[in-house]
Amino acid sequence: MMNNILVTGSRGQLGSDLVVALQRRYGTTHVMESGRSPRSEESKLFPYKVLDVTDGRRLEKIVKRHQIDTIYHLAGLLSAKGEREPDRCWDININGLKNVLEVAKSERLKVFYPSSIAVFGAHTPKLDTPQMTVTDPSTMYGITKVTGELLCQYYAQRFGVDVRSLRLPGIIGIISYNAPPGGGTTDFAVEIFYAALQQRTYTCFLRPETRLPMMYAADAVRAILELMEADLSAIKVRTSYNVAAVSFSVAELVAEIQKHLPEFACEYKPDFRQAIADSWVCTVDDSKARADWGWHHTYDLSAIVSDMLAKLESLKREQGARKRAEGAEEAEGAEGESTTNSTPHTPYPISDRTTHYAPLIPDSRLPTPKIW
Ligand code: AKB
Repeated sequence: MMNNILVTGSRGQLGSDLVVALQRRYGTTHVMESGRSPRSEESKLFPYKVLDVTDGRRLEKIVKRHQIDTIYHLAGLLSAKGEREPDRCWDININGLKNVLEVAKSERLKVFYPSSIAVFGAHTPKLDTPQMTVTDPSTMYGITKVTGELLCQYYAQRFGVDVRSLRLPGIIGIISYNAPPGGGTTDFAVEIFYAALQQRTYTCFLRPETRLPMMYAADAVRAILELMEADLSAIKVRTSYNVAAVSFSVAELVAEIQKHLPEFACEYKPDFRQAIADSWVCTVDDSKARADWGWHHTYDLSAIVSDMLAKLESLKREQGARKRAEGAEEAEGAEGESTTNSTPHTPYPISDRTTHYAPLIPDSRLPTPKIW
């Protein structure tokens, strides 16, 4: 079968990496990105559609016109932003998903839906959280994710839609395409790397002892691809699979970064996101995903930190070299003008089109996964 893929919300942190992986797998021309903003200059070479997922008719038109057979539905508001704008969070997260499932039903599409550890709440066991457990979230984002999971299961059971889902933990990855961490509670775990390298200091909005399940973006992308490529008969959970990789406290992340950058210091100023983090769990039991379709993670905390720092340093070098080359060209062209380089500060760059993670087949030299 020829895959024609639509990725909604493709310019978010996970979307940028997923799109690159999908393009590698299925070919650039088979992967259509979409988002609410017009595409940026640098991405004009790639298929892209402006799409607000709450506009079901436009979604259907795009699906039909481009013979889409699979949707990776990443568009949505995350937890912190969702608390600031609960109505919008409900509208985008629920009505957007409903539109995707409706078109999947009528056009026989396959769908990926990202759920989240945000489905858990005050009465959920905090350690080794089981696949089947209490889901009583206290955030609007969490409420939309529980509802979303149930909607997926309903469309799968009632209409035979092949919709597959993961309860993703916090994702750590390089910021891509000017997509800063997008309003989530786990954003600190991305911001901290940029701050550590740029200013050697970071003010965290969570307390040091806050422990959350997390995953490297490379592992998350591979999880999504493997879930979607698994044999239909292997998929036994139609709400959403627990998937886990690592779990660490903010203080443990800081200590790991300090092994590379001893002068790095972190201050703590908890804000409203602390209550959100406290309502989530610490570690997740993902044995069902491991048993059903062979999920395993590759990156532990030390591998994540080493890889993030190395990738960011190499991006910085690339950007520096690019700037120097541009500067030299400008100097040649500007006869008689002063060529004094007065650039005060080179911020750490946003990644460009290429993915910065390991190939999808895990490198055997990577550390053995840690399982708690
Ligand atoms: C968030 O922090 O809102 C997300 C999530 C855990 O779903 N990263």
